[in-house]
Amino acid sequence: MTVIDAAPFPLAFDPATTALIVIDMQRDFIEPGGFGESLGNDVSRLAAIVPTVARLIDGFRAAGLTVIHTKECHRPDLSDLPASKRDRGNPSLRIGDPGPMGRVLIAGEPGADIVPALAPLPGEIVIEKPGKGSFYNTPLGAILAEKGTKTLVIGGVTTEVCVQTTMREANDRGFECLLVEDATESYFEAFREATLAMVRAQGAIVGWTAPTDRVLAALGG
Ligand code: C5J
Repeated sequence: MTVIDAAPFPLAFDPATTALIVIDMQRDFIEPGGFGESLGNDVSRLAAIVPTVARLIDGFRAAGLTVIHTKECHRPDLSDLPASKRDRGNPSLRIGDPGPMGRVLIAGEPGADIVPALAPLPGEIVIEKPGKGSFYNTPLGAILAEKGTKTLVIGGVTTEVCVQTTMREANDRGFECLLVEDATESYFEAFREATLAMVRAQGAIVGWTAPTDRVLAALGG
């Protein structure tokens, strides 16, 4: 076993049964002109973590460990998009509408792609998910079961939405989860801080947190 110097206490893990999951580092959330900005968000907050997420991914690749990417997106015919998700609020662009990067959050459209700096390597697993959580209506659970994965190191955006939902789903399924503090971001600083605090509260009620440097140090990087 290897140990990460994490909060609220060290996390022991076996690298052979550990995977990195990078949540929704997509152009529509991170680049100017995408869906995130159309909702009135400052996307530069999310763009700022791209180099750190790249370092985290590189560390897992160098250690020969599994790297999984997710993308929040829907089928072109919108058959996996609940009306409640499409119709809520009054955004200038809705999911499925034509936008500056193709149809918003539709699989195969440029905006749904992962930002080029974090592009998956051939052979890496990419999960397309219609919900906020990465387990809902996806093959992720079956893939992790087949690999014998027990520990998930999690980064990506946004901290309090898709990242936190995925971490809670994974925790309920019996995975040990660590959220990488500087490899996740929110459009709202307070929400990121609150999420980090709440997942590790009450004796790691949802899991652990640690910065990238400590995760990479545990991997020998
Ligand atoms: C959102 C996400 N915020 N990836 N998606 O709608 O967190």
